[in-house]
Amino acid sequence: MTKIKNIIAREILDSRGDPTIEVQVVLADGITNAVASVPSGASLGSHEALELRDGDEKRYGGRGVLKAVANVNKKIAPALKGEETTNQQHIDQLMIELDSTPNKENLGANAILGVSLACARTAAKIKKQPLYQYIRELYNIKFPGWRIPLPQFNIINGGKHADSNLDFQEFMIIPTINTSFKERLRVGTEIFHQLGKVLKADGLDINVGNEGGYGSNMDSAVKAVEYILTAIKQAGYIAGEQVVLGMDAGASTFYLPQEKLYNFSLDESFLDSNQLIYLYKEWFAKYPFLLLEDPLAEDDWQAWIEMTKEFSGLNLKIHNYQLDNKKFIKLHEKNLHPIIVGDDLFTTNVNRLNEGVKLGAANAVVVKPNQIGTLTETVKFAELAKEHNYQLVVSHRSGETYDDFIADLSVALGAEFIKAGAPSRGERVAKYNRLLKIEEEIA
Ligand code: 2PG
Ligand code: MG
Repeated sequence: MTKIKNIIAREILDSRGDPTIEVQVVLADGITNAVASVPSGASLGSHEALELRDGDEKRYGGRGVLKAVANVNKKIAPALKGEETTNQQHIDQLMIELDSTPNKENLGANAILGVSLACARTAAKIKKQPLYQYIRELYNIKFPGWRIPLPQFNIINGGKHADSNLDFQEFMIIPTINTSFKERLRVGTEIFHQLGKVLKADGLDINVGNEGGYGSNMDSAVKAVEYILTAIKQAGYIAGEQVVLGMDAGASTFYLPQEKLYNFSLDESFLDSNQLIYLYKEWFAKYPFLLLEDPLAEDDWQAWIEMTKEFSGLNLKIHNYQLDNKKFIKLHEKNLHPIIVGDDLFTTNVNRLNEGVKLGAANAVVVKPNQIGTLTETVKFAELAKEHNYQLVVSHRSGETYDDFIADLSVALGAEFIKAGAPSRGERVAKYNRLLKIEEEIA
């Protein structure tokens, strides 16, 4: 009765109004079933597994996913029929073999991931376990107790995520107060709302971008940081003590590989990697930053190595920004140095990460299931990262659905961080709201 009877895929819409795939797995009892849907990025890393789109200009400007849907219904479903839904590793392996390409270009990573996640959800139902607990036990993931990751709220959207002039992609706040996720969510949300008032008072528009953060035009990136610091203060919190800053530069989106230069259109300047690293260093000396994601381009390995080395010698404490949070420091002892996160650099791919480990590039990783295409490979990547003392940031994509799978995944992995956008817009808060429920359960 716990075997797979049918797998049905359909084309639905994501938060940008682009088509994406939803998959439903139905078991032999004819009753037990679960659905999962797949997100989609805008600032895609070039080493990500392939997201299969139709390319038929007559439908959705070529962005339809009917080919991926057909691959699930006509190829994957017959191959998996009769398999035990709890046999996740085997199911994922079967799909990898059926596809038979390194980047899943035959079936599409979106098609494969939809099935992979829906199988896990169905299996958790069979086991009568919450999804986070099921995943942790399935892969025997080891860490003490349970914890809810620290949220990174992306409250100013730039780069490819908003029609603003900011070159950097995401300006984030991370509440570190030593209470609960519920309180951190409140603090982050209050600051988000206060930021809206601060921007409006300065004559800026407060329409939101793809990830729910404000997409206003700014005079400079530094101005964005300063608006955020003002909002933190006006909301009644102390930056550097109760709330720290993070940024996803999304540097691959403004890198010119031929020239080896980073192109800042806002201030009409070109920086080489040394100059850019110097700029980040100044920011860390001046502002309460805890982490930078993709500060450099995805194949600029040499610059990553240099930056990681240099930043591992920087102590956040010397900038007078004490992380006034005993539990936080205990949980994140390594966080006393800047956290340098690889997203496009690693693309949730163990080969890229092995290279990074060998070279000493970055000290944290973004974990995005759709960059690689199966749950099993995602968990393997996260476990490899942990083994080498890289911290984990489980992440949404800029094109999302109401699916809250990554909330459970972040808890199952024992991740240090989760980023799911601003605390605004349904597809973003779905993840944070799910974490509220998990926190009640694990208390
Ligand atoms: C990122 C992600 C999510 P996208 O770069 O980290 O914030 O953006 O999904 O557009 O790649
Ligand atoms: Mg990123």
